[in-house]
Amino acid sequence: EMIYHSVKELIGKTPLLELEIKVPHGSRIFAKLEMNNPGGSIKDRLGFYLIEQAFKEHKLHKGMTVIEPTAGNTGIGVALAASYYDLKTILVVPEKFSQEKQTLMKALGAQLVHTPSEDGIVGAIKKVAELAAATPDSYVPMQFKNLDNPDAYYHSIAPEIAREMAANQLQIDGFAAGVGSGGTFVGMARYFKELSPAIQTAIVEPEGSILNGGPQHAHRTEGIGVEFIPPFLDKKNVDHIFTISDQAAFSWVKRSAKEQGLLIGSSSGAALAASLKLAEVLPPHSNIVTVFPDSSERYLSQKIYD
Ligand code: MET
Repeated sequence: EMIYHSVKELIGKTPLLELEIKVPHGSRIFAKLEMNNPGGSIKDRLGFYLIEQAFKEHKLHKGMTVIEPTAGNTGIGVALAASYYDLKTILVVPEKFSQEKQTLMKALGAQLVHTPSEDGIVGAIKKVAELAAATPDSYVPMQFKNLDNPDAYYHSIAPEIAREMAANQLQIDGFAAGVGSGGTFVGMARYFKELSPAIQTAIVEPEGSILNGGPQHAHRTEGIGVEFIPPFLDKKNVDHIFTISDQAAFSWVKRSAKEQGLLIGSSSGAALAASLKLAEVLPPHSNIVTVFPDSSERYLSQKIYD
């Protein structure tokens, strides 16, 4: 029985849950429950990794100000790491993202700067460049192009899943994960393809994101979806791209709560919908692993269950 001595030790080692739903062709879906991290999302892994790598590379030292654009969860992860390492944090967030995530970033000591919702994440990225130029002793991790972003997942969640599946004599046949910055998908897809090139990988994006060539527009599914192709999104590890409607994502959010007692956010709902689509195209009795990035509790103000 373990006693922990810091919040940092609580990151990772999240449960891998087999979903109790009917999956096409007798396949099985295993979801990594990332809401079990201390900041409530998968991005705690990223926040600490980005900050620790920057210290190692001497780009960062105590007392400096970290500035980052975010939809919220990366900001929470960065703010957690920043408070652990005595750094100041400025997070730039498009206004539309959930109040709960914004409240949590501030609670962790970050200063918040808003950009107009209609300028999207690109507007937040531009604002970060302005602030960095005007802030002495500042460092910008920049999740959207920093190779430490995919590396964070290559070194943590992907090997965790591989160990958990192997320990239960389960082969991984498919992998599906959402793309926002692209870090989670790219790092994990690289790990799984190295493990076995036969593992089929699937990007999950909401309608309104451009990876499948669709037109860009606003969507309610939060934390995933891209306005530009992330520079580290390597096509060679991408077998499928599933574009999920808000309607499908939110319908799985509601069904998961009612039928399985699972309180998941909309990017998890989209991951579930995409995992079912992946099961349709994989051989019968495949094992699919996916990621549930966060919980519904940080979206209650967005009327996630209405
Ligand atoms: N999920 C990442 C974040 O919270 C990237 C968002 S891009 C829509 O910052």
